[in-house]
Amino acid sequence: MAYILRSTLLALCLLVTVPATHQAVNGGSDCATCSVIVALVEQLTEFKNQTVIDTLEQLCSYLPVQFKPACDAALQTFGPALIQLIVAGADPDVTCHALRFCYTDPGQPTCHSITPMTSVYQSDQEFEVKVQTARNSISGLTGRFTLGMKFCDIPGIKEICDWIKKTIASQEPAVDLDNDRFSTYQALRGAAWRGKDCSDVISDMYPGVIPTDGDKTLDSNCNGIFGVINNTGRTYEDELCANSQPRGVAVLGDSVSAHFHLPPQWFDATQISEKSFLHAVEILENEIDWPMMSTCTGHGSNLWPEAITGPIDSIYNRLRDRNRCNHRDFQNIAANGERSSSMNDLVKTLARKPGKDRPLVVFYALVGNDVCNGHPDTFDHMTTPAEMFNNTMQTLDYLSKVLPNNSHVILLGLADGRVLYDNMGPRVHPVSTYWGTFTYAKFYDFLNCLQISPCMGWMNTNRTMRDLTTQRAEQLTAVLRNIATTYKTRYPNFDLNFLDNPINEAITKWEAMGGAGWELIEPVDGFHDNQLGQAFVAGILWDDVMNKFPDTFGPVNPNNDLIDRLFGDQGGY
Ligand SMILES: *[C@@H]1O[C@H](CO)[C@@H](O)[C@H](O)[C@H]1NC(C)=O
Ligand SMILES: *[C@@H]1O[C@H](CO)[C@@H](O)[C@H](O)[C@H]1NC(C)=O
Ligand SMILES: *[C@@H]1O[C@H](CO)[C@@H](O)[C@H](O)[C@H]1NC(C)=O
Ligand SMILES: *[C@@H]1O[C@H](CO)[C@@H](O)[C@H](O)[C@H]1NC(C)=O
Ligand SMILES: *[C@@H]1O[C@H](CO)[C@@H](O)[C@H](O)[C@H]1NC(C)=O
Ligand SMILES: [Ca+2]
Ligand SMILES: [Ca+2]
Repeated sequence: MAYILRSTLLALCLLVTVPATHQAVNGGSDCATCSVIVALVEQLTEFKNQTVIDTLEQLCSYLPVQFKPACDAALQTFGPALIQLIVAGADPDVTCHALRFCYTDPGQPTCHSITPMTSVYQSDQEFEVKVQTARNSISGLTGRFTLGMKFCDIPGIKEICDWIKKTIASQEPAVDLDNDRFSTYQALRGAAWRGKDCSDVISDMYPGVIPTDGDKTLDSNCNGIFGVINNTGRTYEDELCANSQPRGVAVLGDSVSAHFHLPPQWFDATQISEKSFLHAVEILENEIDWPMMSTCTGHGSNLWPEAITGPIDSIYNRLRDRNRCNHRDFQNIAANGERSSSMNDLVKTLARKPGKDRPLVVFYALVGNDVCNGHPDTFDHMTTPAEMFNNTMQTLDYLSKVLPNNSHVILLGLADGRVLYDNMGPRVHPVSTYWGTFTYAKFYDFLNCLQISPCMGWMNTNRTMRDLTTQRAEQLTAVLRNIATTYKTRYPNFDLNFLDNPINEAITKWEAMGGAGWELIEPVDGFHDNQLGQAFVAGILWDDVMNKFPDTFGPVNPNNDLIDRLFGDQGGY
């Protein structure tokens, strides 16, 4: 199931990777990818007042060097047909049907995507005639391109698809010589996701470990604090940290916690440039997630401002400011598409050893995939309350085996995804900024027509569907609330609490401050909170925890200023 979300999102990323799911129809992610590419090419051609060929060559030249050969190969394969269609004035809808990336499966409606005008076709018949005429016009031009080809079959693109599939397959750090589950490499589930390892050859050195000799000579726990105080002979760890109740933070979550963000600069004809793709390889290696700028594990500064902007605030940053001994002790155990059932596998990638490591504050934050991908009218494929109970208890039982004593687990309720449609519905999606025609409502309809929506229940123009989805989400939230009450004292190594999901509270507060809800929502997928939202939610979540469960984050360390003076940035990230 996790693959459904990935395939959709990567489709939007112009790189269709994962095998089409059994659910996708009418061309699925190939149709979405084609539509986005053609819309971009046509708008860029108009916006820059240049030829289609110039636009295509320009787009290939923008891509990182690793992808340029693929782009050129793809152009050789279907460039001639594409150019012919676009020059003849076919819109993305007609073009992608003519190239048969989009089609209409038996018994399915015809899907319509991005067009330069708001309403174009009077009937399916009229549309079919246009498609047929367009297809006839390229009959001699298909060359190596055969109708019905998948994007990932195209020479050049195939290699990229294979690379991406391999890249997102592992949910543990790929570069980890000492196998302690921490890394010195940033991407590939490395230091962007969990505190940077300070020695990748010594497996007893990693963020969160309790120093055995007070870090006399080596900084075993990677917090930058080590050495002996000359006049007393005591170690700095003993003097500044040992009594400060240090702890780390981890989040068990989905794409919201991993902080999924597709740069709008990649899709918007008025913004796209070579600069937008500067770090595209690393962004893909991070599964298009930005854990280093996220609500729970944000840290450091924004290194890729060409692809994301906004403030950084996080539970980790605040926990570190509260006690500088906690430096680098964070883990982002979140993945796109994650839901309560799959979390029982993902949680096993958490690195924590009872008796050996410091306590951990764990957020269990699955905001909605348990109700997404389901059919609200039948509730098929939605997690049932009984399953939610079972899945969550399994995860908690696992945590009872791995968390050090004095840890804390906070279950967050599901969000109410109706805020998405309410805030985004009539707004224009970045893939049609120049034309101004393709609204989020149409975008949601299009994904649902292809049956590739990451959340058909909430990303839906049918209000009843959205309400029914929320109804189930509330039932699952009630399960979590009950678990936190019923099993509060069941686990000797952690206390267990529940909080409502902070995202809806954040939007309400933002609006009360005079803001608009859409300002907190991701523009490309229309489904996640954006950088501003992630930071704003961090403050709300922190305050909620401080108000309701004040022991969670531990005391303020009175030695913070001294640590700052002695150890500076403590090794950074
Ligand atoms: C677009 O370019 C053509 C040819 O270079 C030129 O004649 C035309 O005036 C340009 N149109 C606009 C709107 O700049
Ligand atoms: C502590 O002692 C060592 C060796 O005697 C010396 O090199 C170092 O500068 C001293 N550090 C401080 C902070 O006094
Ligand atoms: C954790 O606490 C329990 C109960 O106080 C104790 O029995 C157990 O030995 C502790 N575990 C570790 C690893 O310290
Ligand atoms: C909206 O969805 C509900 C529930 O599936 C369905 O009964 C109703 O016909 C739909 N309304 C429209 C306008 O499609
Ligand atoms: C959860 O479901 C599994 C298999 O479906 C079952 O074996 C197990 O007993 C259930 N656990 C609980 C706590 O209900
Ligand atoms: Ca190590
Ligand atoms: Ca240390």
